[in-house]
Amino acid sequence: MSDDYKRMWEALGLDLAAHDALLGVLGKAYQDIYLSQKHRPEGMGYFDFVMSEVHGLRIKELLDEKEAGRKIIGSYCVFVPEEIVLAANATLVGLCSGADFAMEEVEKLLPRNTCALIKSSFGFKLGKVCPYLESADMIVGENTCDGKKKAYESLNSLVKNLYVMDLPQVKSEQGRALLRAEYDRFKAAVERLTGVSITAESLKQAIQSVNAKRAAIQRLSSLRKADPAPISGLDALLANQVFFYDNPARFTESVNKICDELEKRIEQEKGVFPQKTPRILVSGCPQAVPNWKLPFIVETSGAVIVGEESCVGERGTRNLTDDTGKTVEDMMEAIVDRYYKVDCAIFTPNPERLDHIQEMVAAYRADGVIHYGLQFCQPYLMESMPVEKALEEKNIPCLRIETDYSMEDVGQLKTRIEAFIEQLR
Ligand code: BJ8
Repeated sequence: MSDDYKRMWEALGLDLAAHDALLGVLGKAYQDIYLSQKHRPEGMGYFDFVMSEVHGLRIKELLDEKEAGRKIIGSYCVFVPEEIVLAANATLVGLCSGADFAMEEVEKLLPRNTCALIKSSFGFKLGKVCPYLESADMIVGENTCDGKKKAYESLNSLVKNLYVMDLPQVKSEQGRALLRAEYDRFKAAVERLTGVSITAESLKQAIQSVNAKRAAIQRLSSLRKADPAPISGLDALLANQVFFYDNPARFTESVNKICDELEKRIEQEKGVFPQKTPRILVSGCPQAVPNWKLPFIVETSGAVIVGEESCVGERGTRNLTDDTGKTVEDMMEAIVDRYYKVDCAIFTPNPERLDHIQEMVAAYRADGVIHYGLQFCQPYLMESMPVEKALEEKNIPCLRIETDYSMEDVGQLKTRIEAFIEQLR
């Protein structure tokens, strides 16, 4: 690591030794999981570079933006509208939460039986290892599941710039009104932070920029319908993960470039795995960087993942925002309409998600579904049962798994997943 980077991390208040350890683990996992794959599209070289510079060049870019007066806003959830952030000339970054860190310290603040995603966000803070978190001028928490809601009360004492957004739990007239009120409140808070008033023109541009990156991911997803699959689930997941912290325009361009390459592959009937490899849809909790455990097991066990019904996946990207409004008011309504369609399991009831999973199975020609639930995640674990039932009724095989970020259960998961894949053949 260059001395410049070390100085940069030090200035952010990171614990250099702990940070080194985290980067070591991340680099090793990436090497073992990603770089060992065969027949990767050349365009993935961009994402390899992004990952090698995830705490380097990208952080330098963010700090340069800050130096130039731009604010950085960190978020843990796809309900935080990037359109509003960009329109106020600020940058939104996802705070990844995909690895265990400083667990002993975390368990002094959170009960042991808290989901790995929430624990991880605390671990990155307590361990002082996340340059995204430390460079954020505002961190947005959201009242989604009970675990997150209560955890933000404790996080408030660890960070000085936490903003909590309330979210509806029921899709009703009142629920929509709450979302609209909360987006108005968020817009005002972002305008206060940045000193920038959002205009119809800036909001339209921001909507178009976010639509473009979502459309690029949609294009990538659509190409995964081909058999043989032109890209692995691991690589597609990585693109979905990088979506949350890369520069939007550069990300859009890079994903579109990969899509051009995949279209040629499809024409030539080239794939990452042979034709008729069992095809799996993963549905459930988000898989944040560097949580690659499930796709790694699946794709080294004789199947390919062809879609993710997840917030790091289609739940987060499938809807675009109408950009035809003329006024800020029109476009705020369009933003609310767009986000109100997100079918997270925190909603009750949540029948749209069951429909969407079945639509995805048909569209991606999946042979079966693996429902991915993080241990202690009540919303998704509870919903995994109706999901399984709905799929069984349609004769679609479903395997429900419940896991965390540790590697202790890899052997056991592999055995179950291999048996499931055997059943799909
Ligand atoms: S919109 S899925 S990103 S809340 S896994 S912390 S639900 S106990 S992450 Fe999520 Fe927004 Fe919903 Fe998407 Fe709680 Fe479950 Fe943990 Fe979760």
